[in-house]
Amino acid sequence: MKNDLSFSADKLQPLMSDDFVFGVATSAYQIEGASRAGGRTDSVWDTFCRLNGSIAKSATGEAACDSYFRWRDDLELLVELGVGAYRFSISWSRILPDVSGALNQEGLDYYIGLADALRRRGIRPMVTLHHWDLPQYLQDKGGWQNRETAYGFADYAQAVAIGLGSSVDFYTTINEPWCIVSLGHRSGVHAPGLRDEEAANAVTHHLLLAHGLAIQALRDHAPRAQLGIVLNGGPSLPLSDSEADIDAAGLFESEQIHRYASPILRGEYPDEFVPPVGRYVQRGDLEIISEPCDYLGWNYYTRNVVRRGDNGSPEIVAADDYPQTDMGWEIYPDGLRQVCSVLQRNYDLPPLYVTENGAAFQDTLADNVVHDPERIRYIQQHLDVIADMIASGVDIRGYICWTLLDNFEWAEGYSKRFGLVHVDFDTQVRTMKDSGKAFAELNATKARLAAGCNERRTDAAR
Ligand code: IFM
Repeated sequence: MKNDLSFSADKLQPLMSDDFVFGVATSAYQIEGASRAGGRTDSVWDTFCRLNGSIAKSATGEAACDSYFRWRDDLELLVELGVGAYRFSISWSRILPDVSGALNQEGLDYYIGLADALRRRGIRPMVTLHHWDLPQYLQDKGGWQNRETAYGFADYAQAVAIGLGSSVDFYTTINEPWCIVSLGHRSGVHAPGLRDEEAANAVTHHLLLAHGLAIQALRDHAPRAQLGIVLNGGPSLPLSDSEADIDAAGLFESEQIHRYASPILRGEYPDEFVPPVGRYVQRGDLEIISEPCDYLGWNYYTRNVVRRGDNGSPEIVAADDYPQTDMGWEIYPDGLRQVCSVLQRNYDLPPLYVTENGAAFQDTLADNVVHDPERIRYIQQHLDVIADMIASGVDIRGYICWTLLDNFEWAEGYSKRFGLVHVDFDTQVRTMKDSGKAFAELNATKARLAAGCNERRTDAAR
């Protein structure tokens, strides 16, 4: 297998353009650790991890990658990777640690320091305000089932925007609302661990309202930043040609994509969600939710093969027509093109960023190296698809790889390694994997080409 990321000239050109950025992503709970440091209080994930049996090997994010204390080392890794952007999330309960709403300046300063250091190294900060770690004190008052949480989120967005302002290039309000709704409130495999359809409906609407209110607050206080939301999902394909499976696949697509994209991009819920979710809508909400965004982030990992389950609802089948990652997810790069065409067919889209894409494999560290050709191949295949899409006119402005470091993979604990950089969780030693080196080489090529262009521009201007 190839050990680098290389492209034919026609594919290289769109990826090397100044308008296209390469980056890596992380999230606060997955890497920071330091769960009690700097005035931070519990999030729903701290609580969930304490529940017996909720996380593989009873792992928690208490220490994670210790990046709260080691962020300077991690910044050097970003520099080594040569990325143009770093997507990270802010821990809400570091900024507003209790129900009084009083600002914890120490928490805010941590992120101001990180954002400033990134900018000094020429890396654009992409900040996600909510990557699933809702403060526990808000969960105690109903969490996302409580409409008030949406207004609390707007206050938090305002506090962050006043602190970090336009030193952040991109703000994302919420990461993957589908996961919060479906995994956190319907199947209960994520925090807060509920299995309650009615809760899932209320949470859907309040998350979207929170998004819209936060966009308004960010516009006021960070007027130069690009604002958006990150949704996720793949194309939904029926398991068989039966009408039942075809309908189930359609329903699942609607559930995963249109339930969120339609209110945001069209200001309306799809018909099938009007009775269940619509009952939480108050006058003016949909106008707020559909506040224009500057970009839409999309996280893509795999496709969904769907059948009608025994209870009549869509059911995801563990298909294995294609090679799989260690998550048991099929490697299906064309699904990215397919899901983008679903979006294009249905919506008037702002520019798109692929804000997450990556793969977990069983990596082994030996003699200070990690050979991970499967991950390189995974990234290569998805970048090939992206290059083709850009060439055919889709406005994609960036590829943000998940993830910088092996980290706390939610219910899977530390058993799944997605990083471009290997982490030894006993010693916290970081080791660049071959995939990280390949990504760094790609970024170096981009930097060389940009420098060449700038030289030519300067010569022409003389
Ligand atoms: O680790 C997660 C991330 O937090 C959200 N998107 C999917 C990743 C891989 O499961």
